[in-house]
Amino acid sequence: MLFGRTKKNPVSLPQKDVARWETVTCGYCSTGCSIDVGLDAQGRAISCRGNAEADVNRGKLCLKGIFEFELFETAGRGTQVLRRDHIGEDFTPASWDEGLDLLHDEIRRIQKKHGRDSFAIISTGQMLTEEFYTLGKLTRGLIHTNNYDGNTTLCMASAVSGYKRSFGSDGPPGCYDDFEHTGYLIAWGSNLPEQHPIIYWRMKDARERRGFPLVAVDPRVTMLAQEADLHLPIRPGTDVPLMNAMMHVIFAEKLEDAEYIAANCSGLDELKEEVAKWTPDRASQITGIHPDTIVSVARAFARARAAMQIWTMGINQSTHGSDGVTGINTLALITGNIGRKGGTSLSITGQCNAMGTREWSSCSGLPNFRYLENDADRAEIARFWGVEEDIFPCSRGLTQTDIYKAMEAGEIKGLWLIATNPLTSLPNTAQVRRAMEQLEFCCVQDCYVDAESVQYAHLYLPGATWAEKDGVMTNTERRINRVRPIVAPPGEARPDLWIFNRLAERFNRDGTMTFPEKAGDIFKEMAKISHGRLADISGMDHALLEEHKGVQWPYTKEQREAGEEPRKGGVRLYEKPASFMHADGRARLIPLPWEDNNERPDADYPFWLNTGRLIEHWHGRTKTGKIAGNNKFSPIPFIEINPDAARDLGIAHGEYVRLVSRRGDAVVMAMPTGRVPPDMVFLPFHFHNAANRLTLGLLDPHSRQPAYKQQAVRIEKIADQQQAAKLSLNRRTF
Ligand SMILES: Nc1nc2c(c(=O)[nH]1)N[C@H]1C(S)=C(S)[C@@H](COP(=O)(O)OP(=O)(O)OC[C@H]3O[C@@H](n4cnc5c(=O)[nH]c(N)nc54)[C@H](O)[C@@H]3O)O[C@H]1N2
Ligand SMILES: Nc1nc2c(c(=O)[nH]1)N[C@H]1C(S)=C(S)[C@@H](COP(=O)(O)OP(=O)(O)OC[C@H]3O[C@@H](n4cnc5c(=O)[nH]c(N)nc54)[C@H](O)[C@@H]3O)O[C@H]1N2
Ligand code: SF4
Ligand SMILES: [Mo]
Repeated sequence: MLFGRTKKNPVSLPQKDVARWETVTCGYCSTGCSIDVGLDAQGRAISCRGNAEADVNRGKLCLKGIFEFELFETAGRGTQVLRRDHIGEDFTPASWDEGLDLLHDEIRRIQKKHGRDSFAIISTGQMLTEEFYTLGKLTRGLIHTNNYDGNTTLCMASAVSGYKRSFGSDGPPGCYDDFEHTGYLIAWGSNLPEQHPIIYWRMKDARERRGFPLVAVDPRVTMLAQEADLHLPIRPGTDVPLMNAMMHVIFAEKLEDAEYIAANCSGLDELKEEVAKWTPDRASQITGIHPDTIVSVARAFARARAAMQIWTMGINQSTHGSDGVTGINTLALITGNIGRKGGTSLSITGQCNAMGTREWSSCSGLPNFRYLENDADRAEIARFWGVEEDIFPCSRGLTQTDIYKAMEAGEIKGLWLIATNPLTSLPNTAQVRRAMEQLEFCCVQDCYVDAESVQYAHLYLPGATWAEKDGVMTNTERRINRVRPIVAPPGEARPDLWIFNRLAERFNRDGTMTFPEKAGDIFKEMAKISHGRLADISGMDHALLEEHKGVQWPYTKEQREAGEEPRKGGVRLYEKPASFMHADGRARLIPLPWEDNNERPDADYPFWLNTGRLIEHWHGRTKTGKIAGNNKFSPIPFIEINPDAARDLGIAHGEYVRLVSRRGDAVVMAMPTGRVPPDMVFLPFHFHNAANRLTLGLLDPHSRQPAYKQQAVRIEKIADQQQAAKLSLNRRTF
């Protein structure tokens, strides 16, 4: 079978002297593309190509994957351990032993002085799963702080929370193959062509062959909206009223799947009572979407043979993030669109291994979706790790966003940051700086020494990255893919797993716990404690994952023993009736009252500030800012501004302007475009000292995820354009 458009010219890359190709998984987004990295005779990475046998990408790569081989030798890589006594002083080089002893001693000193939760650990979605598991084991089993969380609170927390509320557990039920079967697709707040280009290609390919309708819900005319059959330019932060009105129509016109609801769901009466209030007219006033459009989308969605919804940060990063996810799940449930081919609610994950951290890091609980709040879960893991059960707290500690508030309040005195750069990525940079200034000790473990957060480090640990390391990652569709060390890390940089294991030795002097050294052995341990659970990986090992270019969980040892094809492993969740993870086995239909609680544009700050991403850059650009093939497309911060708004303000294309919010200001270039409505500007957050100096970051009450996409700014003209150009240059300050 032929995939893709055969008539288009393929991208041709210059011929290079590749001596051998090594297959790994891309380290940027959660699509999980399989990449062949070309190495020359000296073992230097000189090329990348998509692996044609991998089901995910079938030979394709996006702009980031194509240039990823350049990453290994980019500027700013950390090559030695650095330490200093005071912030602002110069660093001095140190040995690994000195660095790790210092980290151990400071953790214990601060815990002794201020209590065990006064030292916080913040991790990431960008390490390998065996690293997450080991860090969790070290933190929960030996260090004992409960203030341990990941940057996934900025990203997938609302999806996790919404899945738990609806289905009783995290875990996306669908997969990319659903595009091959769906009859109707709604994309909520997701710019798939730019942020998950290869998932987009899978979707587009299926749509070109089968022609199913696509609806894009996004306040911007994104690339996805441009090619959708219907674009709903929703007013920011009002997706929940739109969902409620769709449910209103579905129940009013008896389009629900009553049989499915009766067999699988609870809470129908309460849901109906709430959505009865949400007429399309009422929702239209709030969302700005015409009532007739709401009615026709609701009808088409409910009548489709199979209907699918995907979403990303336009939903998650909102004060109604968790509710938005719950609403998407509920729309799916009442129309019987869960666990069916082409009928699903699939959260499009962010970082390459944000799924792996959700499954295995123990950040918000214990491994494999176990809960600290559950006695049996605590007992089981304590037995398995050989620790006393009462060392585990009985509820989760602070989320990442609340940890910074506790730092600012002086309750948290020490911080270990691992592969996340809050000075660029957290909302309201001024507040983050105030929080970091309160610390007695901060350790930053990053593969780049020029990551902005290193400004606040007393200790810097140089991590290896991506295919310098050994382990696995889980992608958006629960597929576990291999990453292998194909080049050596620079200088004295070490894999994060090595760092965790050396630190564990320092906390584990009496040897009560065991920490396997090799990623393959750690995977075996994880496989053992996964048996019988939702994310059962007991049938997998590294060799099997390599052989099949990734396997979706669950894949159990029983399936393997029965000789079942791994590709058929866990294609979809919740296929059988009444198999949900709530105690009664049913999914919950949760009513969603709505409150308008965002900062909105007003006379002083008349524009919505919407923030997000570009295809060529990755987050704080520690990586893509240094790869010419990526950086050249947008080397400086800019805003999308509507041409009418630009004309009213007398702003020309390419002119620098100052954006001002109640938190701070930023100098950016104006790029007039019809992509945004007249009352909105869109600012990519990739540039340091720009978007997040302005953002407010109100938190979702369930997930504690920040609303990065809804706040107000004003635009000021700048007389001295030369000075402004310098200000916007976005120099790295360290
Ligand atoms: N090139 C590249 N790819 C990436 C990343 C990257 O940095 N660069 N990061 C990865 C990560 S970690 C993530 S989380 C994903 C994010 O992937 P996406 O969520 O697709 O990307 P964003 O640009 O953050 O936001 C998506 C859209 O949400 C819309 N939006 C804003 N407010 C609302 C609203 O109120 N309602 C609705 N319905 N939509 C709204 C925005 O206009 C924007 O177009 O991308 C991943 N992929
Ligand atoms: N305004 C605004 N802000 C946002 C968002 C938005 O849409 N708007 N999106 C939010 C979202 S969804 C996300 S996911 C966050 C991302 O926020 P961050 O996690 O802060 O983003 P990164 O820049 O990817 O930071 C990862 C850091 O880890 C380092 N690193 C990479 N790989 C490795 C490794 O293998 N080992 C080690 N030790 N270090 C490594 C990188 O150099 C980098 O400094 O940003 C959030 N911030
Ligand atoms: S789509 Fe994502 S995983 Fe695939 S090459 Fe691009 S960045 Fe990498
Ligand atoms: Mo993310």
